[in-house]
Amino acid sequence: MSASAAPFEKTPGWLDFCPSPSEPHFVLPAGAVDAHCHVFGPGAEFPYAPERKYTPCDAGKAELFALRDHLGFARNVIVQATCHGADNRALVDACLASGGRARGVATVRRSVTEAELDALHAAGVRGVRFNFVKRLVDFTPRDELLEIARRIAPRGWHVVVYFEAADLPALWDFFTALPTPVVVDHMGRPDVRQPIDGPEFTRFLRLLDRHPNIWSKVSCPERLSHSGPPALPGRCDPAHPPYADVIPFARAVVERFPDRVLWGTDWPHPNLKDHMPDDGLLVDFIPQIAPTAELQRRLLVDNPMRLYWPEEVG
Ligand code: 0GY
Repeated sequence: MSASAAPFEKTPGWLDFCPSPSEPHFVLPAGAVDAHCHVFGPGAEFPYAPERKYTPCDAGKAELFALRDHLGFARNVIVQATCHGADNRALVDACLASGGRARGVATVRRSVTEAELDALHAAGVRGVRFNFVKRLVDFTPRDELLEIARRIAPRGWHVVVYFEAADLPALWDFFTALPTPVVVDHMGRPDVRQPIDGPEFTRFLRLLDRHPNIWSKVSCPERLSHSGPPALPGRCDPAHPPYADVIPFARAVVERFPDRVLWGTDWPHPNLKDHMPDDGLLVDFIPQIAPTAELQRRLLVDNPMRLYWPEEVG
């Protein structure tokens, strides 16, 4: 590698984020929050973690804020991605640079000090993420995670969990013992080829039914879909919406738990190798899963504001 080359080479096959997303037709409600997105590096300034399982393309705060403005969002919730491990510097830098328009979900280890948690809070962090997706992380003992959850609970923070649907039975007791609000990423990654009333998705709905502290993000249709994007890139035909197979699942969650759902772009879409979504079309997907103005306002404004900017909620 020459002295001027980028310090990290991205994982082969990795797709870059969409360089010129379309302008959405769906007009977001005022104050809408993109409640699941990431920043990656840039690696020269914020190196990727040695323990990472993939190396992304650089996707920094300037590009994220430009996308926010292009799509019509008012705010972001930036979620620590595994490629940065428990080094939250890129996330903190983006939150601080946002002028209060971004809050964060960090990754911390048991060794984190109270002073470090104070600094994260001052930067805008309001939660920690526990990742159980085996292709993304090594195993962390449950007692370590529970100890972290107990320490962050008095700060009013919450826990974000990411896992695959097949692993929910093994994780159920751990999730339901957490002493904070718990936010599940991407509906616990259902296999949308299975019937919506099949055992896996029924189990997921039961988790939320029985535990009113558990929320769900209804994000990532592009990750969950097997029917895929629209036939013509950049075109959304309302009669044949993209990611159609995900709609009934996400809509069921939105309609059943309207006060405990969040939505995010997942920009810059880590680990996609077949298809990179047009973020404008992802916004156009929202009315398919939240069909009324009331549901849209709760999903995009009221719920994320309650969780991330509670001091602004009357
Ligand atoms: C997502 C999904 C993924 C990756 C991560 O932290 C991460 O690396 O969350 C994935 O590969 O499914 O939500 O960004």
